[in-house]
Amino acid sequence: MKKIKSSEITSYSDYLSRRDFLKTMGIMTAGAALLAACGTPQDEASTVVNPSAEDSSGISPSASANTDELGKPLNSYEDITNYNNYYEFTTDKERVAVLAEGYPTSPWEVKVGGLVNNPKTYSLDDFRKFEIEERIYRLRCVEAWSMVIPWMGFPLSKLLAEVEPKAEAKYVRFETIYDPEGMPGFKKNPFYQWPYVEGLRVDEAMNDLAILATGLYGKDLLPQNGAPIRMVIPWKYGFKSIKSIVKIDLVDEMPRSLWMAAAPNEYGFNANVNPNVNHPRWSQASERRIGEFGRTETIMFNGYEEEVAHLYAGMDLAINF
Ligand SMILES: Nc1nc2c(c(=O)[nH]1)N[C@H]1C(S)=C(S)[C@@H](COP(=O)(O)O)O[C@H]1N2
Ligand SMILES: [Mo]
Repeated sequence: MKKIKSSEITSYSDYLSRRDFLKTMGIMTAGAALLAACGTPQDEASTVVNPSAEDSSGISPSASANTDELGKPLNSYEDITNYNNYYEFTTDKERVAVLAEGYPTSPWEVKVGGLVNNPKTYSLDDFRKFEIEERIYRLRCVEAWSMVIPWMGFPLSKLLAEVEPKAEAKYVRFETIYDPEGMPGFKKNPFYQWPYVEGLRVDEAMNDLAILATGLYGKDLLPQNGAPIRMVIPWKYGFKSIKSIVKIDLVDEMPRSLWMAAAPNEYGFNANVNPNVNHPRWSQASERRIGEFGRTETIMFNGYEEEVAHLYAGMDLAINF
């Protein structure tokens, strides 16, 4: 994976303080995206990010490289922000951005608790303290499409270190905001067991690849990508990377995710990217990289085998759910 320290980009805290300054001045437009990857805050005052059209802001999305560490080209900002899975809004991947536009993601609180010594409710301000890095990761959806995305974020392990999991804690349970009035997908898809819940084992959660993302392409996350803060777990199918988190609990039993409740034999807890274990209804041997023609072969653990295979030593990888 590509890792860049925030000192080489613009730090999230610089960006947040700049945002507060603009707020005080009363000149920030809702949804303005502020973070420039080249170290110079851009002229955001006149800017509204328009996720559907070309970037009308005049700010070009930026990343530290054009490819991931395997030489695969980054997906465009337009692709990443206009082709989404976010069932709380809609199951139509090309409509999420439209329906999510302007969804309020500030102020925001993430309650971190359960089996920890220091439970804490984090505000957006509290996230300033974490050093933001760029992580260029492949995202592989269980539906067999994929993208390469330059996320901004910080390792989940750093947040866990602050709250201090107790010895009895075996799993981390994440929960997305529950907002049936504000997000149309709840009422359209009432058969799902909302809110969206996901989970990791504590040792998986401590792996350096597992990040809490706050931005992409040097910009603040847009609502369709899970603003203001979401998980990215690049070696697992995309549904594990839960969006718009409001609650994180350390627990002693395996959390039951929304997808486990819906179809445990199709979207189980482990969900490691694995070309050798097919989905009951389709092959996982290859995938469609958004923006490219043809298909590309799926790689074990989505190409992060070296970093994560040890987490599954002794496990039968043929049983992936
Ligand atoms: N709360 C929530 N998180 C979610 C989803 C969702 O529907 N709701 N979809 C998941 C799926 S299936 C994928 S592939 C990724 C897609 O992330 P992206 O839209 O930012 O590419 O988000 C995941 N996180
Ligand atoms: Mo997905």
